[in-house]
Amino acid sequence: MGSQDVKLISFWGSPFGYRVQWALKLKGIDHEYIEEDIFNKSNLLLQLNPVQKKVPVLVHHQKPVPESYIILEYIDETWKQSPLLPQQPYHRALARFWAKFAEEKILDAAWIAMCSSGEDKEKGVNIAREAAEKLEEEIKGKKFFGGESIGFLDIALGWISYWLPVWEEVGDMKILDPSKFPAITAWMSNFLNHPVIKDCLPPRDKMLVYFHSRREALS
Ligand code: GSH
Repeated sequence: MGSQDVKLISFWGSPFGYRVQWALKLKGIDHEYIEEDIFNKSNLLLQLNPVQKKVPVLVHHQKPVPESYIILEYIDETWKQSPLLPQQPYHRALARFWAKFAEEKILDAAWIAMCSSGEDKEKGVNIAREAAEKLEEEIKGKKFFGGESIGFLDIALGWISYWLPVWEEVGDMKILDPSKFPAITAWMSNFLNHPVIKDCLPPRDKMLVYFHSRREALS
């Protein structure tokens, strides 16, 4: 157990879980990682997150906190070093707005597109692409959404740099054509090359196998 009594219950393939791992690592917070089998949930998970029964769950001094965005805010408020959210309330509001927008429009639509075919797939791809066009404008001319360093919104969107290309491959679709999304493409590589992030990603080949099986189970 880490000296700060922090545990993270997560699943190796979860983009939501990685948000929390990245935040903890960026802030240098010692923690114990506990792998959960989301297809055969442990009593520990059911006790810690009886409402949602999902990972990730952060446990700080025996107190569980669910939901990745909520956990990120909890971490940022509890450990003040290397702040993730911007300092100004207005900029904080904007970061939260874009995080929510991307979750509802890009992540959900890309997942549906990966798991479906025909018209449903096309619809999902179009929703995700249109939403990504808005993000493309936001990131133009910046290294990270947070400016010179990785912040809350970069962590929230981080899955786009690593999970989305796998989902595109598994779903045989293209949402982010680099020639149409040069700024997001540059951001993806800035994000993946960050020393903390590049050492904290699941193996791509294992992801391909896993998401292929999810697609088969859900389509
Ligand atoms: N909105 C949640 C978050 O951001 O934390 C999503 C969490 C989520 O969907 N976790 C998945 C899970 O626990 C793993 S990737 N699934 C189990 C289930 O849905 O029963």
